[in-house]
Amino acid sequence: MDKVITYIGLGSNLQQPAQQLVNAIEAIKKLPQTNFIASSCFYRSKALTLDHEPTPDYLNAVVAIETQINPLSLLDDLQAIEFSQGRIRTEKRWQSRPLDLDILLYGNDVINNERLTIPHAEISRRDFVLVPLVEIAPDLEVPGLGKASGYLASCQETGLEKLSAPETIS
Ligand code: A4P
Ligand code: MG
Repeated sequence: MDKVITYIGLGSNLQQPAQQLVNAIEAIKKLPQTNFIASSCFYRSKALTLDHEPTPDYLNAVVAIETQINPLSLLDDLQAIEFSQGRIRTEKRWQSRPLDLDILLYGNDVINNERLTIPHAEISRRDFVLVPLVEIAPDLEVPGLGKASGYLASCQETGLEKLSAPETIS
């Protein structure tokens, strides 16, 4: 099987978010049958929430890899990384979390099953996904949607702030 270029969205708003993202990137680099291509900068964003509870800000980033791991196995691997970094999965969606890893794109595949929706359902609607994605892949085409950069002007804004080198972020 050829390697497939895959984009992964990272998010954290608990337990030292910058360190969570650094550790997650190290773990992704160690995945088998996978080459690491690029990481975006880290971005701070206001939490999108389903209720109006006060919620810590998020740090978000996007990485690109090329991998021979199939989509469902990759989801298992990413959930294992989330779990190893303290994620507790509850029934409630959009809970604060030490680490969330979403498969944004898997090559040009379109996948809709019980466990996976790819392209990620919110890809064109969130600045904390689109901005880092376009940073590392300016000409990226999203299956069914067209150019990712075409959605930058219309996506939901979360006061996104680009941060400097990870080691200087607390
Ligand atoms: N799942 C389906 N498709 C995918 C995919 N492409 N990648 C399923 C990863 N998982 C996918 O996810 C629930 C289920 O989604 C998984 O079991 C998997 O089978 P989860 O991580 O347990 O729960 P969740 O993350 O709370 O739900 P969801 O719907 O994935 O939420 P999102 O889209 O991850 O949003 N605000 C800011 N500023 N920054 C953020 O990063 N993130 C969220 C969560 C809310 N607000 C945010 C941020
Ligand atoms: Mg998620």
